[in-house]
Amino acid sequence: MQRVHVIDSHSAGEPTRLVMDGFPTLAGATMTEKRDCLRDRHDHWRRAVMLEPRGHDVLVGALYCEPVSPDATCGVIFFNNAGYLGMCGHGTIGLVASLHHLGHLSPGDHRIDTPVGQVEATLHADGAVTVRNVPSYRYRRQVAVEVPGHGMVHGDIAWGGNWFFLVSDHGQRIALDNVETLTGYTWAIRQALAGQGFTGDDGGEIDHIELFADDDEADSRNFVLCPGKAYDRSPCGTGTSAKLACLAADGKLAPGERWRQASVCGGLFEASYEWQGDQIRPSITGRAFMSADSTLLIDEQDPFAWGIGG
Ligand code: PYC
Repeated sequence: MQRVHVIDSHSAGEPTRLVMDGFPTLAGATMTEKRDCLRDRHDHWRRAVMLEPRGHDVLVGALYCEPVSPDATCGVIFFNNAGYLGMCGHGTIGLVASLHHLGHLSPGDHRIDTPVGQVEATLHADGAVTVRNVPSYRYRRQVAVEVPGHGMVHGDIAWGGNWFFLVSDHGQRIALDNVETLTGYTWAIRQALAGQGFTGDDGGEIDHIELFADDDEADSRNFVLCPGKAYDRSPCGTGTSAKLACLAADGKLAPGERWRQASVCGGLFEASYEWQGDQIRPSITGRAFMSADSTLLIDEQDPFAWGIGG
C-alpha cells in the first residue's frame, strides 16, 4: 500500500490538493528539471491524486518540494487533471495557508521556487496571502480567431505564469447558471487557437481562455476555462495577472492602483502591479480555507489505483 499525505484547501472556491509526502524523489537541480522528471518518469503519481476515483476535474495539485534557491522557503510544482501548470495563483495562496496550518511557515514574506520562476508570497496576520507573481506581459493585442459556430472572436494573448486568451467582446452571459454554455464556447475558442497555430511567444500552448464582464461589486467578473476543461471557481491568480498586463499595456490601470477581480462563482481576488522593465509584476491577494488533512491510499491491487483515464 502506498500512502500520500495531502492537505486540501480552497481559495475563493477553487480547490488545491497539496502533496506533502509520499511522491517519489525527483531528480534535477531546477524546478523545471524536477517538473520534467515528474512528468516523464512518474506521471502516474499525478494521475493517482488528481483523477477519479480520488480526485476530480476541478482539483489543482501542488507538490511540495525542497527549494532550489538558497533564499526560498520551498519549491512547488502545480498540476491538474490534464497535465502541468507553469504557475498557479490560487494554488500558491492554498500552499502558503496550508503550510501555515501545518506549522511549517510563519506570517511574513516568503520566496517560493516554481518551474516558471521564483514568486514571493506574504502571509498576513489575518490569514490573507499576497502572491507577487512572475513577470507578466501582453504578447499580442486583439488577435482575430475564426471560431466554428461562433464567427470571428477577438482577444489578447498574455502571459501570467500560464498562457491566456482574454476576451471581453463575447456576447456571453457570465453567470453560474450558464457555465455549460460558457465551457462550450471557451473550449471552441481554445481548439480554434490551437488549430490555427496561435501560441505564446515561446511556442507554448494557449491553454487558458478567459472571458470578462462588468460586475456590480468588483471591477470585473471573469470565467476562466482551465486546460482540463474545468472552469476556475476562483478569479484565477495567473489569469488576473494576465488581465493586469493587458490593462497596464492599454494604460487603463496605473501601477499600484487596486483591481478587484470577481469570479463567475462570486469569489474575489484583489490585485495591483508594478512595472518591471516592459513587463509587470502583479500582486494578487486572496484567502484559502482548509478542507481536509488526509492520507490517500494507493493499493497496487486496485485496477484504478493510478486514476481513471488521463
Ligand atoms: O489561480 O492561477 C490560478 C489558476 C490556474 C489554474 C487554476 N487556477
